[in-house]
Amino acid sequence: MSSQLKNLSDFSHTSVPNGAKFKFGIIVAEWNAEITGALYNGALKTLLENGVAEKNIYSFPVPGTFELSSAAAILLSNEKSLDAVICLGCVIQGDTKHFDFICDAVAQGITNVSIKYSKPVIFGVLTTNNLEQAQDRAGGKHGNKGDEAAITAIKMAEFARSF
Ligand code: DLZ
Repeated sequence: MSSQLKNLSDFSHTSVPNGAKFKFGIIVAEWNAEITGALYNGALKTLLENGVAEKNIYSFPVPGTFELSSAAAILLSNEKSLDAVICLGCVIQGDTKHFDFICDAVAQGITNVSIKYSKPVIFGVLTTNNLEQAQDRAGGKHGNKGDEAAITAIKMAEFARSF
């Protein structure tokens, strides 16, 4: 698997636009809070490191990953000045089909919200077989998916502003 060969947060900083002119929303699921908290810290740190002002970052918790897409829609319908929304969650495979339903719903939901509002809505959701895989991607040996989500948000915000 490619993720075993590289640190997922190994992106080139030289190609990241300056984030000073952008406003971002971050929505964080409370389920698996140890993991989503690490994703959030990574995303926040990366936005700040890339020039985004603290006053231009609006953070909100939601109960679980399933709620991320509806929260993104509520946020975008109320805060027209946001350039992008970062959704952070972690779904860990269990004994029931919950995993499949939540993963399918959030992936489709985030896509739909992004298209409806014509704004980048970033999929910072870990979908793992176990806790260890999640830890590896939330500041562990495969980097921090929250960092990647923040970089993606800045790049997509720049893309959207270029028109
Ligand atoms: C119910 C549930 C389960 C079983 N597993 C997770 C999970 O691994 N990660 C997560 O973020 N949320 C989980 N949830 C909660 C759902 O996302 C959602 O909050 C509830 O089904 C209520 O809509």
